[in-house]
Amino acid sequence: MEKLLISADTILPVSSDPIKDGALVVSGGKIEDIGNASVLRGKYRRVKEHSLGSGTLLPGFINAHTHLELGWIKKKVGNFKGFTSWLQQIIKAKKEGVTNQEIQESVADGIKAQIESGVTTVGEISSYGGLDIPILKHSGLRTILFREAVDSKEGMMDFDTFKTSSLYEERLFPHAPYSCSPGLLEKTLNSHRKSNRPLGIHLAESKEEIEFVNRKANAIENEIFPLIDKKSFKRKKADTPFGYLKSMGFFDHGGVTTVHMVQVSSEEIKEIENLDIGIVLCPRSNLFLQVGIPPLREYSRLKRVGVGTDGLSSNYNLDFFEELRVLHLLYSEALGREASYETIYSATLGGAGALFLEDRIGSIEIGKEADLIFLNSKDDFNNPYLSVVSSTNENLELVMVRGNILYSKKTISSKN
Ligand code: MCF
Ligand code: FE
Repeated sequence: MEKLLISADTILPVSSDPIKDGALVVSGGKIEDIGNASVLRGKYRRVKEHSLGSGTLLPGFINAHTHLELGWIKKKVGNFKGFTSWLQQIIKAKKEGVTNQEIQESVADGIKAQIESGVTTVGEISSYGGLDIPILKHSGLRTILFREAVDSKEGMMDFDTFKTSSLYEERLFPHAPYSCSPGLLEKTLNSHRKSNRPLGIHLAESKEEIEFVNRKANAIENEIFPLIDKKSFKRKKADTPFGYLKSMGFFDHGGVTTVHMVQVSSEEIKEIENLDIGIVLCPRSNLFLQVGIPPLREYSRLKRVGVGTDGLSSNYNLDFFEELRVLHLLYSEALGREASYETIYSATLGGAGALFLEDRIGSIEIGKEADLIFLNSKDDFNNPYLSVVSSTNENLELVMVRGNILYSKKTISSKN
């Protein structure tokens, strides 16, 4: 297995301070060493060097929540008024049907957009029986494949078997409190306990979801349920979506990735701090669906906070740089200061934490897997994190997953 020494003007390990004139050694898909370039050149004399030059080498981005398979639905969305009206459009579109080919093309286009915007890991929500799986496996992207559970598909769900390989892992994803009865949530929870695999769920996204768990008259039951011939189901009354799941013991074992978390109170965030919960922010999706802005000031205290583009069902595109720019503006406004570190943290180590992968990816550290990107953006800003936030896909020169190059503007050879 060939070792490779990679040097760059600036390295952002994320878990530690930036390194000027840095280098790292990749061996067997992992990071074997990191430090000053001339020191490492002396230590690894026989190892081939790849010099990236002027720019920034950092951990690959983690798009912790997306629906690549829903790219085709973009054509069917528009002129909606709020969350429920959007959900009606999505449900109608899914009911009208789509060909397998359209889904597969959506996944392939989505993967291309990921790699071209520096994403090395995706948290993909899969609701079409795994049509996305072979395409993702073939792509070389690291994938957490969340199998979406909703009441209407309960009979078809497999709660017991989960495929995994070095770059691929399956988990369960009960869609949301309003689309999964307590019985289905219980089943996913039992599977989570038995298998020890993290779970994911869309949670605390809209005001309508709060009304749903309050058991007040609500638009979800009044306008969405009839569309899918769904009867109201018995459930406990709760003040908030987070409280609703908590009362079921959903967070007792840790390992739950919650997506959106817009409608969350300060008291709940204090509780979350002591529980092993991941949070994935989808800032553009939240604005697109008019559900509000998550409490970013409070979230900046937490470790397991990542970011996702969500799907083309609720976004203009899947460009991760564009997502980061919006997150940066919102974070800076919420914190009352420039927040590029928090933004890049969410895009890398925070995303790894949100998906419970921080032991393997998310930062450049010895022993972690070599998921790396290089941006040729000059240090226009004196803050290297801000230079990354201000980059676009035009600046991307290298995308590496576990030591394998998925994208390179120059010709580099490295295979492990
Ligand atoms: O994350 C967003 C907004 N919240 C909920 N659902 C979805 C989102 N993007 C796509 N969806 C899908 C979901 O996966 O919409 C469908 C599901 O297949 C709604 S039907 C329960
Ligand atoms: Fe989503």
